[in-house]
Amino acid sequence: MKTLPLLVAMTLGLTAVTAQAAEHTVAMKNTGAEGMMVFEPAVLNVAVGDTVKFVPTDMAHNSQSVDTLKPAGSASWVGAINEPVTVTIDKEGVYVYQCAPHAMMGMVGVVVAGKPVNLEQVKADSKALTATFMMNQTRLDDYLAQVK
Ligand SMILES: [Cu+2]
Repeated sequence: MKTLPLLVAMTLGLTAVTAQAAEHTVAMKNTGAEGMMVFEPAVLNVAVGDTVKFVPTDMAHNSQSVDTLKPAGSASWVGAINEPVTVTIDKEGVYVYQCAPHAMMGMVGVVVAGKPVNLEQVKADSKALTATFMMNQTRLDDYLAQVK
């Protein structure tokens, strides 16, 4: 007799979570408003539990997490070249990701889930990645400066 209210409560809870989770789309482009080899939008704010779909708008791109620049214990992702990849953002904080073929061209992006609890750590640790950029050298710094 006591299990029914519990079941109803669980079902309602599940429905609430499902209703809140949003899917966001990021395009992978050769040329965008912010220059060559870009993700758009490059800085994306989401809620924990949302999904982000990376779409190969132009050829020869992928999206993969930079594992030194994301919340501790969060899931990594590696999308295949020319394939869309959908990622569920599972932990609060700042995630930096890159396109592997164009990482040296500064093709990076930022996802912020909830509050940017690890922002200072990511800023400090991003210098190693930024040092490898042959162009768009200030891009990641610029993106991280937009994170609030
Ligand atoms: Cu690319």
